[in-house]
Amino acid sequence: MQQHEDRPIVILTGAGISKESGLETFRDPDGIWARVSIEEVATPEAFVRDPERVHGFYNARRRGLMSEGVVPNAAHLALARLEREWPGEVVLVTQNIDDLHERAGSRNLIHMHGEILKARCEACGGVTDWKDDLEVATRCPACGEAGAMRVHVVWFGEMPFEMARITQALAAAALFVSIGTSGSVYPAAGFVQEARMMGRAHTVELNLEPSDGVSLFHEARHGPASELVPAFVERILASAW
Ligand code: BJW
Repeated sequence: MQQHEDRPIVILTGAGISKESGLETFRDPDGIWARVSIEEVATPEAFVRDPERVHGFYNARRRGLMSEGVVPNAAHLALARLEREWPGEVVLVTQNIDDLHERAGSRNLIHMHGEILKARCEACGGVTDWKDDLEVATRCPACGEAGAMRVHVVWFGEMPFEMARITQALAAAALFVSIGTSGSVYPAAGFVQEARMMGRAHTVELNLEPSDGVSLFHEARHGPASELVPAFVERILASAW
């Protein structure tokens, strides 16, 4: 019989896992898209039209992420424990641009929608760690060009990062777990079908409420991530799935 640990566990996380750490989600009634429109701040066209507005939106969120009270919660910590203690590979794919998984201790991590604590120069392509505000006049530390720095995130219409590595992990996965995501943004929303069809994985949703794609999963648990994720990690480590 093939052992579970011969094939990877693939975990997908979304904004819901960071909600209890004090960060906003996007599509909940109190979420970011209820007060700002996507077209204003999260497309390449918005950045061309009004770069100050887009920089301002991300500068505020970067400061929020670095504020004192924002720390990893029990769900982030449980996923880091899973990576440490599971004898096989755990691949953590996050749609989140925050660094709470890293701060919790996760290492085998893919930021498919980028990282708010990095900046990219559109002139030379250089990516730099970035904790300060970005301005239109900010110079690239690598090439010295002004006016070409942007936050290193993936906007609508742009290609998410590391898709080849993600596709490979999904094709091999024994277990796919989706945590704290509404399942409304592609290609991430299609990962559950990829994992089922290509990897023949067992698929589980852990979310506050049923996501748009809940019927695609073999099983679903609904409630706060800080409760569901530690309990599910215990179950995996007991090999009871
Ligand atoms: C809790 C909780 C608690 C609350 N505990 N849970 C079909 C195929 C391919 C592409 C498309 C397609 N159709 C359309 C597209 C294009 C587009 C798209 O998907 N549009 C849809 C709106 C239809 N996609 C793109 O443009 C992407 N690029 C692309 O497709 O390139 C071409 C390509 C094709 C094929 C293969 C590969 C590539 C790029 C998408 C970029 C998304 N960018 C953003 C902004 C990033 C930077 C930033 O943070 O500002 O990413 S938008 C925003 O949505 C952000 C998130 O990562 C993303 C997903 O949101 P998430 O995480 O799911 O948050 P919410 O708020 O939606 O859900 C939170 C959930 O948590 C809720 O369900 C709550 O109930 C729950 N929750 N508290 C547990 N305590």
